[in-house]
Amino acid sequence: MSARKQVVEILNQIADLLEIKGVEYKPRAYRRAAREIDSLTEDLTDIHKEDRLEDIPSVGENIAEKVAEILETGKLEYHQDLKREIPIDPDLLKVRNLGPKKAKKLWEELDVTSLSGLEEALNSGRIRELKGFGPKSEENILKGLQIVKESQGKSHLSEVLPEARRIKEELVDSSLFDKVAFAGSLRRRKYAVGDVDILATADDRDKAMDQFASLDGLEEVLSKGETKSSVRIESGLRVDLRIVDEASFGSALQYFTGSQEHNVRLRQVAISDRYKLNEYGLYDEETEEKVAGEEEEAVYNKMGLTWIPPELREDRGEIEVAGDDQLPQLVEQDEVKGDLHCHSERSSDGHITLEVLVQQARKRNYRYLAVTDHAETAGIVGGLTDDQVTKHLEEIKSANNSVEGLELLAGVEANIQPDGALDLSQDSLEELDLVIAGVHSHFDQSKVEITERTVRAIENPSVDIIAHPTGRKLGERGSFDLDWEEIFARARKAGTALEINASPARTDLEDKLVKRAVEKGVKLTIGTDSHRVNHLDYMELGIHLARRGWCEKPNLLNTLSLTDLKAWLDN
Ligand code: DGT
Ligand code: CA
Ligand code: CA
Repeated sequence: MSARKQVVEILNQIADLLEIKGVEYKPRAYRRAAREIDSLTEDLTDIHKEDRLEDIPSVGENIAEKVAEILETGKLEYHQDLKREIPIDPDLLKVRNLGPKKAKKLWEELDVTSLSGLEEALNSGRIRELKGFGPKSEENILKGLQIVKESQGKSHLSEVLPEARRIKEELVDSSLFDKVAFAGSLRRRKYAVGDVDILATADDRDKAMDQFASLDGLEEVLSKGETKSSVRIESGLRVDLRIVDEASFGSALQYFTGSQEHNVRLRQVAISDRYKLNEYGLYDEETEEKVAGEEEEAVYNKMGLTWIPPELREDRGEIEVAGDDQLPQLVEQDEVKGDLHCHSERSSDGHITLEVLVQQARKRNYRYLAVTDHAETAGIVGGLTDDQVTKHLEEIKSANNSVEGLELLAGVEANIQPDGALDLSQDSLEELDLVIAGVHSHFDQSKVEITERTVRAIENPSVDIIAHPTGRKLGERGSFDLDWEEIFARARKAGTALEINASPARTDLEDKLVKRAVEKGVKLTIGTDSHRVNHLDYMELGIHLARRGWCEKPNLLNTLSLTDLKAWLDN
C-alpha cells in the first residue's frame, strides 16, 4: 500500500473508532483530513520532507504530527491504542446501515467484531432480537454485508492499471523479455480485478524470473518457478507471471485472457470444427498438426472467427457474432470529443477552477466540456440555486470568450426528488446548455417508486442525461432495482441519454446494462463526474466500460461533433 493510502486508511479508522467511543466533532476532522490527503496529486512523502504537511487543507498541527508519525514509523501509537480499546475489525464498519452506534451494540452484546461474526449472528437470528434492530434492520445489514463481501478480494481497475503498467514497463526495460502482455480480467478491462496476469517470452527464463521476483515495490514472493511465478506487491495485489514458448504465445494469450466462459464456448467451436484447442496451440484433430499458436489472431481466424477484442470475451454472444463477421466497431479513446460531467468550484464538493477545466480539456484535445455543478437541495450538497444560474451562465460565457477550438457548456447536475421533480425551476433548466439529473437521496424506495421517479426525470423535456442510473456506490451501496425495460423504452422515446459514470466509486451503468441499452437503441454518454483535477483521467475507465458494453461511436453522445451535440441538446 502506498504511504498516502496507508495514512488515509489510518485516519479514517481513527474517525470510526472515535465515533464508536461517542466522541463528537473530532471524527469529522479526521475524515476531512483523510479526504484531502487522498486527493493530493503531489507526493505525500515529499510534502513531509519539506515540512509542509500543515499546508494541506484541513490538516492542522495535531493531525500533521500523526501523519508524520505514520510516514516515519509505518504506524501510529494513538491508532494502536484505540484499536486495543475497541477490537472491532475496520471491515465491519464498511457495512452500510451499520453505523458506529449499532456496531458498538453488536460488539458489547453479541461479541460481534468481524464480518464473519456478523454473518454468523445474522444467520442464527440473534440480531433481530437485539433492542433497536428488528427484521427490517436485519435485512438491510444483510444487504450491506453482501456488498462488502462482493468487493473483498477484488481491486478496482483504476487502482490496478497504473500498478500493472509500472510493472510491465519495468519488465520491458530490463531487456530480459521479448514479449510482455497482460492477460486475464485486466486485459479484458473488467472493473473488478482479482489478480494481474502477465504473459511473456524470454530467452533466459531463470534470469527473467529473478528479475520479476525482485521488482520494485514487492511485498512478498508467493511462488517462483521456471514457467510461473506469483508475487504480492505493496498494495496487496497479486501478480502472476507466466513465461511461455514463442510458438505458443498467441494461444497462451488467448487461454489466459479468458474469460473462462468464453474459453469454454470457444473450445466447443474448436471441437465442432474438428480441432483441439489448448494453451499450447490449435491442432488438427486427425493429423495432430499445429495450425495456429504463435499469433492470437490466427487462433480465431483458423476457426472461422474474426479476432475478438478482449473486452468482449465474456460469452455474451461475441463468438456467434464473430463467426458472421459482425463484431461491433468498439468506440476508441480518440473518438471521444468531450466530457459532459464535470464539477467546478461552484459545487461545494468541487475543487476545479474553470481555468483548470479549460487546461485539462485542451490537454485531451476535447472540443467541448460541460460544467455541470450540483444544484442546491437543502441538506445535500450546496450548489446552484435558481438565482445563481444566471451567474453560472455568464461566467462560462466569459470563459468561452478567451478560448478557441473548445467550448465550455453551462450545465447543472440537478437532483431528482423523491417524486421525480427536479430542484431547479423549469426556467433555469431551460436557460442552461445541458441538464444532467441524478438521484442523490431517498435510496430506499420500492422498485415501482424509483422507476417512476426516474421515468419522470427522463421525460422532463429539459433533462438531457440521467446520471449514474443505478445509484450504486461500490463497496457501500447496491444498485436500485429498476424496471430496465421501462427505463430503456422511455429513454429512447424521450431522447434522454443514460450516463456511463466513469468515477471508480460508481462505475455505473456497468457493462451488462450498457450492452442492453445499446441493443435497445438508447443513447449513452461517458462522464467522469470530476470533482478534482486528476478525476478527468477517469475517461479512460469509462471507455473501457463502454467497450465492454459493446458501444460503438454512434451510441455515445460525447463522440458527436460540437455542432451535432448542440443540435441534439436543442432537440
Ligand atoms: P480475476 O483474476 O478473478 O479477476 O479473473 P481472471 O479472468 O483473470 O481469472 P484468473 O486470473 O483466475 O485466470 C486467468 C484466465 O486464465 C482466465 O480468465 C481463464 C484462464 N483460466 C484459468 N483457469 C482456468 C480453468 O480452470 N479453465 C479455463 N477454461 N480457463 C482457465
Ligand atoms: Ca486474473
Ligand atoms: Ca491469475
